[in-house]
Amino acid sequence: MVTAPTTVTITGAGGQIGYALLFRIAAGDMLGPDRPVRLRLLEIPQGMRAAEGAALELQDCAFPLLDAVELSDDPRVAFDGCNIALLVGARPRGPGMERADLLAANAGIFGPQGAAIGASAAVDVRVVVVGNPANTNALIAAASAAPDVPADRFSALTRLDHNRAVGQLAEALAVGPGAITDVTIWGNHSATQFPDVTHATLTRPDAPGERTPLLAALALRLGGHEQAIAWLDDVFIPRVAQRGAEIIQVRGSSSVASAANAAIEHVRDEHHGTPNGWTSAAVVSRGEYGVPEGLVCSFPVTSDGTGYRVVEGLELDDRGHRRLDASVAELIAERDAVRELGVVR
Ligand code: NAX
Repeated sequence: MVTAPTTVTITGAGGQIGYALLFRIAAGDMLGPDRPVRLRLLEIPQGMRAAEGAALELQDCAFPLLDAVELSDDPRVAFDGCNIALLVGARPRGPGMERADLLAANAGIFGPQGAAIGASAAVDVRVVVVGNPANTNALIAAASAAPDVPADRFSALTRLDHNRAVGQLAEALAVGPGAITDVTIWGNHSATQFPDVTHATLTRPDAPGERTPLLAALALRLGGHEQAIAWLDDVFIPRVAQRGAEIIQVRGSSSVASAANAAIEHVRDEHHGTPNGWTSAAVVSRGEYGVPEGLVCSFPVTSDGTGYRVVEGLELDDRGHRRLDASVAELIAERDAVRELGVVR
């Protein structure tokens, strides 16, 4: 049976993350080896030459799954009939730019893009926002696509933070990342995020079917429970939250391949399911864990292939609640700023 191609629209396709994404999507890493894709590249006129260059290189790869590559600088064309949208292109913070200016500049991008998705995307469209400030940009896009596209089709990327957290824990415990499950990133994709290991588990190589609490394994390795908590508070949480800055300092440029990889894993798991425990994604809150309804907040999530659902019923201690509340307060302030612009209700 011949499968109809899935139309995947990537905004900011001429940028760094766009360049890292296109080839992996065309190779089948995101949707699987039996799903042909049609790529739509949306850029602003200044980014169009770079996108055209990427399109030439895609042709030179002769990917068997790549049905077509189409370029546009018009959101209404780029999102027409699209099944999956990765919103990567955003306005970066310029020198002297206040947060309100940054939010306003991005509202001018994500508002019209959301409206175009509402007007012309396929009925099954799902959208992930990568461009920063990702959570609030997703809020703006979802509000602008309503009522044509349900809000639960929109999410924002915190999978990179999740993967960074797993990487740090794997190093500290001297295990492979695959041994660690059920880590959570709560809150905003920003320095206020809360990387949480309270419910995380570790699979021991000598007992593959058995899972032990990760916190207990950390305490064993670091010389006690107090030492483990101190390491989490003083080393782990700040390192994960500041990892983007560390990459810029060492590499001289922001995270690119790891960000593209995270976006691919986010979409892959949303569409194919999460069989090995939960992952993290920022989704529209329905009031879970006291997070005000409508905010796009990172939670522990699972998918059965039909979209991310928040894992409910986990206990957070006082420390955890304080950290989540601080990040949610930042999300509320961002939402209130865009409310003032009249972009969301
Ligand atoms: P680049 O500056 O390399 O690329 C951005 C591209 O977007 C440019 O080619 C630009 O022309 C294009 N663009 C700007 N406005 C557009 C519009 N209205 N429509 C279509 N295209 C538009 O940035 P890059 O390194 O690719 O990063 C992209 C975004 O990802 C940034 O906002 C960045 O902050 C964000 N990130 C988000 C991460 C996350 O985990 N959520 C991690 C990585 C990254 O920092």
